[in-house]
Amino acid sequence: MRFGHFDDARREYVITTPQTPLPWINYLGSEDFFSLVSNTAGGYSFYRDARLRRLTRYRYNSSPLDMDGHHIYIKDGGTVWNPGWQPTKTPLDRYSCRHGLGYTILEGEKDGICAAQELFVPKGDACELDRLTLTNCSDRPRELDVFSYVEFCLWDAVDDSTNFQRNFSTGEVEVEPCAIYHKTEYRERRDHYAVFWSNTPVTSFDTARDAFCGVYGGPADPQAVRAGHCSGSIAHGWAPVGALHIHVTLAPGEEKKILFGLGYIENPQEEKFTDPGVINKTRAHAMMARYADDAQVDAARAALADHWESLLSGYQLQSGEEKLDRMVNLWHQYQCMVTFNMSRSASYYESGTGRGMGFRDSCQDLLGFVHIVPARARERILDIAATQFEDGSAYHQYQPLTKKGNRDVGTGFNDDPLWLIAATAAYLRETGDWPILEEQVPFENDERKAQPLMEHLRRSFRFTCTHLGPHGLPLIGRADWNDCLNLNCFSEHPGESFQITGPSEGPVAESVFIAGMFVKYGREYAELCDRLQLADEAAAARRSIDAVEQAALTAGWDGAWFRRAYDAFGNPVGSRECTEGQIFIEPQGMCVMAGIGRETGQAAQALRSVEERLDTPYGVVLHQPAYTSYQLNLGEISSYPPGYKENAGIFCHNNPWISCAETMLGHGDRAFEVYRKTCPAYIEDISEIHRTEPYVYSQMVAGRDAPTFGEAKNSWLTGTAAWTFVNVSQYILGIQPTLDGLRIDPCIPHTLTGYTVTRRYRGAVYHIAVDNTAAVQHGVQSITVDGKALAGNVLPLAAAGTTVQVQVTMG
Ligand code: BGC
Ligand code: IFM
Repeated sequence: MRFGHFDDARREYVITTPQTPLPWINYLGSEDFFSLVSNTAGGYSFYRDARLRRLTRYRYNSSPLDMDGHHIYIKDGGTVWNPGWQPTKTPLDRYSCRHGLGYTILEGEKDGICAAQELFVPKGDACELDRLTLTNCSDRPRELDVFSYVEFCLWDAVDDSTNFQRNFSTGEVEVEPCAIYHKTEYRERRDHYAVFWSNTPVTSFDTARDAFCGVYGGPADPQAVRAGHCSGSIAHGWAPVGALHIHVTLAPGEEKKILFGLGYIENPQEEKFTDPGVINKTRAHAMMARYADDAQVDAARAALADHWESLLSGYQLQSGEEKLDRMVNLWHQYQCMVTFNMSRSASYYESGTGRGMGFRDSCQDLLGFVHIVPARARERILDIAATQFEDGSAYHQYQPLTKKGNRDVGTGFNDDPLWLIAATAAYLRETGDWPILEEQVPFENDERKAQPLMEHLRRSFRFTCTHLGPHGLPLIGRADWNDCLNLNCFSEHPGESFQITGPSEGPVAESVFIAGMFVKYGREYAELCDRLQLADEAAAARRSIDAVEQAALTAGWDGAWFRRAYDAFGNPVGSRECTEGQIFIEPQGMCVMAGIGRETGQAAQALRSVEERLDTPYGVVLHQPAYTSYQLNLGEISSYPPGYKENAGIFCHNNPWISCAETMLGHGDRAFEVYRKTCPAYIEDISEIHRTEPYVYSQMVAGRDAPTFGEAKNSWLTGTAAWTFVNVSQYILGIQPTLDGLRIDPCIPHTLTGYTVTRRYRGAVYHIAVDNTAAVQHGVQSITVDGKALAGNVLPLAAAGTTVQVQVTMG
């Protein structure tokens, strides 16, 4: 069942009922100011850091769900309704929600009044604009009362939801005729405040929640709205809100537009303490003046559209396969940009108060957005590398505001160092920006410990070389990519009583997955050494890589697939010898992507085993059989019920690894099948089962062991976004950046007769037309570049500003 449809021409997903299985959200903002907005106008806003600069409140895990947001009420006689249906839930005659690129439009119609609430964050400004267009579609004059309402958060979202003894006394506001200033804590800090305003004369206002909603009222039925008038309340502590009321008259057919804005203002440090705590409103007034009339708001919307047009134009596909085109051209890349902006901080499942930026996560996210915003990818790499330790290991997470490593989570995830090589090598293949390797980057954010970025990569590489276990495989540490496979979580004295001593690096537990990573990204590292004329280092690196590859092919091999690991007792994990958890997805994907076992036939065998044992109609599950009880020697993986999360869920992130691996063996049909099974547009029709948004990936879909098989959870902020885009754009469609130029190597379903890709690369634009009338899955017969035959399949680098016509014939 569907709850809407794609509108490809407008680049939107159109939701046609407010009662989606879960709130279906969108992200507004791409620089400093961000808002989450759901299809019923729920959500919240923050400036840069979802924990420390939270502008509006949101109650997670609340019942009813999704009541806090950017609400507009329309009181029409005795009827009160919202264009986005919530929070009043008054039935609408017509409803739609259009989630587009950085904007959302909610449209409701009731009794001949049409209301469109258009929300976006303009480029270059720290505010959200909510433009309401009211149209009288009836044949009689109408009198309406419009109320716009937000509830302020007292900045630190954790403190706001816990420290009530203090916070009920700190709230303060100032008001002007058309603006409400939220200035809690300003008397102490005097540097930032929020402003909620309208460009239209205001009839009445409230700033105290109790006055607007009523002490025992709430956003579903605010007392002031029912009364048709606010009371001019001034918040003294308790819960400051912004509520603006505008009385509107509309002649038949008449349309009126009203703008509401929510802005964040930060005064420069030098202006601090120049006044006794009365806010300096100059910047707020300037902000309001930028959107005083409709033409200015239109211009801001147009600038936002241009911005997205330019971002997405770096990779555009025409394949004739509607669902594929819409995912590649729009939704995959859009989700990649959202993971770039948010990392794993703020979604409807990530509260914005917990995790900072993940070292591993951010490095992988970069693989998906490096072609969209290469300059920002550069900054990101330098930020991440600065959280590394001198021995090559890394803080697992860092805070976006301070960029400092997060000590609570600490270190010890032994895959982390290698992801820095993955990200940097991808950046170099995209940009050719070799000087980045010479950038001085501190270790542990300590400038005294600065070294060139290349030295950071060297230490990443060496970290694995110096952390090998008894089988010659990399030590796993606290965990590798699979956070929940905690093989060192047990007593040092087996046979006595088992006790969790807390995650620590064990002496022997080893990871076949990290072995695959080391071979794949180690080779990329060795290639960088070659280019830097470090021949000896490259040769030594390759010897280490060959040894680990051998270990993976022998100790890491179980007979028909790659083992997952060795536990702290030296027992295999992911082996026929195990009763549960006999085969895992991760080492099959990573080892085959690394090319391990291609010549020996082990790679093909491993992928056959995946298909036989792990595949389901909704994607490939993480392992089988699922763990039915908690196992102290395996850790958190077995604490989830069977079929959920890391315990045999369909973890969408590593499905693309299998698809990429299949292309390594030339299996285009199977690669596409794996891609398609989890791809949002292809499963739109089962939205009632899947439940999360049908335009983006979720982290996890319940596996076949789960009672709710097929149900997705944790949408938006997942490494799936980046890996899927890498999978489809590079491994399937085969447009692969290399250090020397674009390599063309498609591996597609044989039924796809051809396609064209427009790819911006190092300043030139390549129009690449692929002809597959031969109906093959893999293999390039000939390539011409601007009409001339090309030897090999790497396109020569074209001068920046030029356009290149490439014709590829498969066969
Ligand atoms: C994962 C969870 C896991 C947690 C363990 C997170 O990154 O998403 O599945 O429970 O790490 O720390
Ligand atoms: O690899 C991790 C990721 O870093 C965070 N989410 C879960 C994944 C698998 O455990």
